[in-house]
Amino acid sequence: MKTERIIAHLDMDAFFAAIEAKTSPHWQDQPLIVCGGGRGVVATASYTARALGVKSGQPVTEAKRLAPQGIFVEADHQKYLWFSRRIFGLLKEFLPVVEVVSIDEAFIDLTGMIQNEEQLRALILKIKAQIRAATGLTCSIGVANNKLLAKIASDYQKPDGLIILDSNAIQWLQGLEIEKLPGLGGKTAAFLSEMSVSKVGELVKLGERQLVSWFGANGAHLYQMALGKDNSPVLAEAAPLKSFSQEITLNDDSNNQEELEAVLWWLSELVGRRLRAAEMAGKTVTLKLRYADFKTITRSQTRMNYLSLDSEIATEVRELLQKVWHGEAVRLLGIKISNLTSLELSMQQLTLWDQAEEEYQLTKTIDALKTKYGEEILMRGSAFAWRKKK
Ligand code: DCP
Ligand code: CA
Repeated sequence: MKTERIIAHLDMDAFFAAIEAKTSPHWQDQPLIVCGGGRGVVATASYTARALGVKSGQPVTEAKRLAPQGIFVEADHQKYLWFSRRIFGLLKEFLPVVEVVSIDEAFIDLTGMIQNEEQLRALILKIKAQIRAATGLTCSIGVANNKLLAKIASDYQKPDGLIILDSNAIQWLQGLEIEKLPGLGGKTAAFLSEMSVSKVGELVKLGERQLVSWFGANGAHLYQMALGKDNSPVLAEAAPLKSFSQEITLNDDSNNQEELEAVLWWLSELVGRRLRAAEMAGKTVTLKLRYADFKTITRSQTRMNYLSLDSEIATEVRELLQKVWHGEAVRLLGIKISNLTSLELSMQQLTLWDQAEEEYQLTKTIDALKTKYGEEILMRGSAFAWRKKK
């Protein structure tokens, strides 16, 4: 077991509908149908609604006929994205190789992390429990020695499923309906059904040559799938950025408040600009001070809303300075902004956004000028005076 690859596929159950059910608890066991933004089709439906025949991609009019008592809600993609980031962010905190492949599914490479099946089961249950504790949502997980089999397995026992495939995996696969193979197009499925092919095992019996003669290169791929073969790796993304920080050691130690504030403003501009270039915003601001005697202190504060403007960051660090600094001579100042989210998501939560928007646009214009002409092309009065002195 140690030498084989161990790959899990995780897929959230009735994702959009389950989130909507959470936000309104009395909808929990109702037929809940999420309609896809103006297109007049069903994005997804709760399992209760599916029992009535409602499914993804169906016209809403048809869903209303099948489930007249159903609760119909419009899709709120920002909300689903927030849940998605929360779920996969959580997994990445304790699992090294996570490849997110859609808003609600990911592959996890567990190779080398597990000694036996008992440990594997415990880890998978931990993943499910953590997601449930953080979001109240359930998922289904399939585990196998490749991505293809793991994906088929996660879909096999929904909702809240857990399937771990072992050496019988291939036999199991060949007894399944061909529709279980991921990515099998409607036309291919219809053609095969016309040829009275219904089980995966029958594809193997037909042989590669026959499948290629029918479907060309897709036929060869289909044959490999029917054999349960897949060597593709789990591609972990680079670790997400957790913070932006900048510090500076002064040429001469200083206990001049005005000068320290000017330096902090300058640092806020540097960090703010990098934050905006990454299209991010952060909630927690940290001030770091190193005194002349090398004693170093840090102090953080976290705001309710996300910050991305230099002026907002500077206000926070100035407040922190007032709290911790009592006139000591300072040799180094640093600031950090953490607890990040995408700018797009932060805007959803920003009650002050209307007032801030104008300043944000102005700040972006300044960022563009700095990128073109250099850091010192535009500077706030106090920061300018300090830089000139340097
Ligand atoms: N989706 C959509 N339109 C579709 C299919 C899906 O908008 N035709 C959205 C809604 C789903 C989400 O993508 O909630 C994830 O798709 P899935 O196919 O994984 O379906 P669900 O998560 O809803 O259900 P399941 O429990 O079967 O995975
Ligand atoms: Ca899903």
